[in-house]
Amino acid sequence: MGSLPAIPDSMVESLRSSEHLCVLTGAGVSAESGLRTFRDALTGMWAKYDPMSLATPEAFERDPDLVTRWYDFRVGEGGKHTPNPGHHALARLEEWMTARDRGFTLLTQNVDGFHQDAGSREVVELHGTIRTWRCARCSTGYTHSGRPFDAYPPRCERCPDGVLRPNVVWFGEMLPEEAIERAHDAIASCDVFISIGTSGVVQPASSFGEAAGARGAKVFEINLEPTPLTARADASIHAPSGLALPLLVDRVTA
Ligand code: BV8
Ligand code: ZN
Repeated sequence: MGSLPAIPDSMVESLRSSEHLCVLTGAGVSAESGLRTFRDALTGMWAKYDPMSLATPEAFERDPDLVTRWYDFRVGEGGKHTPNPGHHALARLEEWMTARDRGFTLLTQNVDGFHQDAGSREVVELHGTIRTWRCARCSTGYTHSGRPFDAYPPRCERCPDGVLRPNVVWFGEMLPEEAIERAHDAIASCDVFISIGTSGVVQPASSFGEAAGARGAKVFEINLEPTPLTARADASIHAPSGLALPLLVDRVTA
């Protein structure tokens, strides 16, 4: 068992006294649930594809069969795994904050739904979800059954040539209006911002930490490796989030 990560006192104190906490999570938070992160998401039959080229409207237009198979596969992968102690620690921290009438917003770039499964309530899915789909033609909504589609691309029941797509935000697509508004509100009112398990390259999410810091909020980071945010963070923990988060939340809520 490796040594436990050191939790900076400054991080504990800032979270204990925070009046509004804004948390941003990325694929690294789900890595310890066994879900591969976005950048190394592709293994096996998908290894030869680049997620950046598949997660686009152009790829869906060009090859709906391939793109819907990939997302159907990812729904299946999600179904085989469960939230990890990092997800549960964030749900516990939200509970502790809201019980004291403090603000708590969880902005996630993840599309796996694990934060909700772990009990988080104020979750803003910046990049949507793979758990619900819609007809690309008539927008009829569908909840994915969790079982693989029996034919690809999956077809709409209500219009003849409609093809179903996941309710995720692809590269080149706008984030949902409501998600952007809730993110901006949280960035404008938080006194502490903590970025967890994200490589900090995808816009606009990766500019949120900088924006919060520019307003005077404390900025912290928990990530396996340094990111562009590390240099401007008030403190960072470079360790697995499934290990660091429970330790941090234990100290904050003690
Ligand atoms: C937008 C859903 C306005 C899909 C995702 C040219 C044309 C058009 C747009 C652009 C352009 N150039 C730039 C842009 C903007 C573009 C962008 O940011 N590109 C980047 C890559 C350069 N952004 C957009 O297109 C956004 N929309 O800007 O609209 C617009 C519109 C038109 C034209 C211009 C502008 C939409 C972005 C949303 C894309 N959709 N997901 C899907 O999931 O399939 S993003 C995708 O990447 C996932 O959501 C993922 O979460 C996200 C970010 O990745 P990370 O979460 O950070 O995951 P990653 O693997 O990268 O990193 C994991 C980290 O965890 C690592 O650092 C690792 O060290 C760490 N880690 C690993 N294990 C652990 C750990 N940490 C702790 N513990 C562990 N155990
Ligand atoms: Zn339809």
